[in-house]
Amino acid sequence: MKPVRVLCVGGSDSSGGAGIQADLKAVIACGCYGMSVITAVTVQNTCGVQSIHPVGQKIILAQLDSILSDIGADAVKTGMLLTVGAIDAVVRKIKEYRLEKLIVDPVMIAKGGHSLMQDKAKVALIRKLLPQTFVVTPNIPEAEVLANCKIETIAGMKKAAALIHGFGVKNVVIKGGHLITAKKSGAVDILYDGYNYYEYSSPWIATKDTHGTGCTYASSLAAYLACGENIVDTVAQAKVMVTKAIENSLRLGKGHGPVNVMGSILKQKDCF
Ligand code: PXL
Repeated sequence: MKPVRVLCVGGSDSSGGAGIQADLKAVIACGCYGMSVITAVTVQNTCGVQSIHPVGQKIILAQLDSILSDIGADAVKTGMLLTVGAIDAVVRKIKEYRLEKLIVDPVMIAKGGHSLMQDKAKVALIRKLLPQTFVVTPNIPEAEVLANCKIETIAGMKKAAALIHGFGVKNVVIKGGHLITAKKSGAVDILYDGYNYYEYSSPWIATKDTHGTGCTYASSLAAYLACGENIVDTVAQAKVMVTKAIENSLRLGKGHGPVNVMGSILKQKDCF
């Protein structure tokens, strides 16, 4: 069988919970082959980010060229893109290698409040990256920045999705876990493909160990899309994957523990 190849572009999280480490775990859990281009090294644990060390644009470009000229990719997923240089590098190579399945998780702020994207990079993301993007997956705070509006309801999410769609991205998924109503009514995510709105609901899981939720979601989505499935089904499958990962999250460290995407798979083996 031909391996399905997913390239993850983002930052390293030394705690193993989010970033590239979460991406590769999710890609493997979905049955695909994962590769990584590192854009920054973060020094972090479950309590937060202590420091960030960006990788220069030349090294990002070299990693992209090395992988794409040899192995290739059925889908590319981006996470932490701290600088305009990192965004420009992705835009250039996406065009050069004619990669159509680009999944952009517009990571902006870590749980502890540390900024993972410079302000100038937010403008570059909107102007240059989103027009090349197949699906963008903001959470509510990120969607508020992109759409430049406050979001308090599912109707508000839909309005923001239409605004973000206007930047030229083909599909917009807004994750509703941050909505005030989510604790009571469950986490509702919406997909807008430019024609229709779709809603995906999951029960609220009360845990503080949710580190890596966004990375796991977007990487699962990338893996299922790489397998050739359609966007409406892949969002449902990715939501199931991330919900199970939260259900199986690990109580590690003194802060927010990681979600555990392999939990439901390895349970049979008594690993967790
Ligand atoms: O979850 C967003 C995220 C992405 N990438 C890196 C991170 C985080 C959150 O902490 O550290 C490297």
